[in-house]
Amino acid sequence: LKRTGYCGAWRKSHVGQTVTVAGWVHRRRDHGGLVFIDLRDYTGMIQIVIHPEASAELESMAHALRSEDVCAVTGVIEARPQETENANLPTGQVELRATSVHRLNAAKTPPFELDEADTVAEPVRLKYRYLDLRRPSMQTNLRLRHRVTTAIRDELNRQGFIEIETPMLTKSTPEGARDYLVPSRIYPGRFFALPQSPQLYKQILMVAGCDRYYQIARCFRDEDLRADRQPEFTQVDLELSFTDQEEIFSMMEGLMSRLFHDVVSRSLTTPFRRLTYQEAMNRYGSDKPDLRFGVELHDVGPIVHGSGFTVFDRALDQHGVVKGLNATGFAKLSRRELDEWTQEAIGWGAKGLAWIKVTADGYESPIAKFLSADRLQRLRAAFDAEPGDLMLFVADSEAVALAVLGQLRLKVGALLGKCDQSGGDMAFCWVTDFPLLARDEDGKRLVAMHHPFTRPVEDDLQWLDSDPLRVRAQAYDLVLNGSELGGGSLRIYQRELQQRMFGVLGISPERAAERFGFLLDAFEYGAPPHGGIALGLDRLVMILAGAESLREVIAFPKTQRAVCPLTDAPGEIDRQQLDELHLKIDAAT
Ligand code: AMO
Ligand code: AMP
Repeated sequence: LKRTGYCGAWRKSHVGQTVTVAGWVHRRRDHGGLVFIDLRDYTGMIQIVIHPEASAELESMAHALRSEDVCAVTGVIEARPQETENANLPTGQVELRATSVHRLNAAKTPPFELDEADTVAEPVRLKYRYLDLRRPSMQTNLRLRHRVTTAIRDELNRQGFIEIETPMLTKSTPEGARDYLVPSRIYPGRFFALPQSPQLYKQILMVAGCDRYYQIARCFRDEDLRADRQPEFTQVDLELSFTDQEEIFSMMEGLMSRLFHDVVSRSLTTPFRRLTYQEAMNRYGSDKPDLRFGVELHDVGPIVHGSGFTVFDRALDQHGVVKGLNATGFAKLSRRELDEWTQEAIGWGAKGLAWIKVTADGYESPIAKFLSADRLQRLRAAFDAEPGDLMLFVADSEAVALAVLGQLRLKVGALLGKCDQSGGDMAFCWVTDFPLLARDEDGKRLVAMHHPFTRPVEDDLQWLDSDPLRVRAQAYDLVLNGSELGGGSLRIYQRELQQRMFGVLGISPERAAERFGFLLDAFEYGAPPHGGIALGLDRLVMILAGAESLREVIAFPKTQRAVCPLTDAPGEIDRQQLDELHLKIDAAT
């Protein structure tokens, strides 16, 4: 019983051919005399017509088949009567008149209708992932992902990169998350860490003379999960020797262009826009600005200073800022809606949200009374506001004002219909000149903004000890539609500078030697200047697929709570394994 073609392949030109197809029963419809089966495989669906009276075998099958049974069907391709053609189906002009039907395997009643999986609770979809993945939309996503990795490999191979695998059982690579650890059986009390990225190995490969490396690499980060994060995810990881930022940018622009051309037949405009970190923050309130729409932030401190509106004056007197944006067309918001927006802004950290509606005959606002006609006119000019627009203001420290307005900007963009993932625009940009360092959450220690191996801007090295937050890094992010698609940097390649950097981060020489001694040693044996980048493959495919969650483009993802409902991992292990690993569980903590 040999399959002669896939379910989705049949057209009018095949009429008269005898064929064998195989797949899953998508639907069965009993029309009294005739039974129709939609048989499905990953290529699509073909309508099978069974005439039960033709044979005893056909009769029993016609009644026995159930959804998701696996069948092989032999028959003749026939043209459908005109009034029963289905224009929505590529095979809709034909049907297969069955001469024999074999049920290869029966299926239990599925826990959800495949057509309705979008409304099924996600843990159920993940538990029965093999059913979920049978759905055409998931098959499309998996195959899209395959085309993406294929195009990436092709293009990087063409550009002289070689693919090298680096270990999964390794030592901690600091990328800002917690490690997943693997206990060593042979060395009691010692642990491997799963890599947060291949960062240190790829640098070692540059010291090893590999010149251009890539890897489609699995990374593990035990961090708080969000829709665009998974504990286990995939990077397209690259590293180049004797390189500079320009080369890395144009190489990546070439890669993206090729990818979008090959996979979704779109041409990208290159070079991509570039913004410094400062510019991105000041104009968009984000280091990953969504450039599919304008709605820029404006600093209006100089215009409102001394107006007598205490909220603004106090912020400015306390070294804060007054910044705002034009929510174009939103003067239509009701008081209640404005109260809701204010509450939302407060949720993002603001103390309040001041607003001025621009109307046909002036302004409508609880704060307009504090502002002279001249100040109002200058605000309007700064915001380029027209009647019907809504000017929004946040007075606070610069960091809070930018963060809140950045969020508001995204809200306005979304309401303007500019942020639809399945929409057409692909707004790439590079964000450059990141600060080298930032304060950690409790404000006590300095942490690397990218990672500790990032090279500072040469001219800024003078401040590394005296004013470290002023030092810029030779680091960059690739941003697409407001999502951080990738990040990279030029690296430190001299032992002395790397040690200085560890010092600034509060890592003692002993600790640095213990954790990163191999890297410091390698730098002493002829390390070339090098740099690279890593792209989040899952995020890239998610955007290409127009999907809302990474879980739609990963075959076996984890849930928001970092478990796998299919296998029920993480699972308990038995006593003997614990003993072998020299582990005791203290379940009380
Ligand atoms: P970084 O930590 O910025 O850089 O990671 C690079 C890209 O990986 C993606 N990414 C994730 N995707 C899904 N789930 C996650 N939990 C997750 N975390 C990160 C993002 C991100 O931009 N070694 C450096 C790269 C380098 O310097 O070359 C690194 O890992 O898209
Ligand atoms: P109040 O004087 O507190 O009644 O506030 C007057 C208006 O200013 C209200 O609409 C508040 O939401 C808004 N507001 C209060 N604090 C701030 C702030 N820090 N930035 C912007 N608007 C604010």
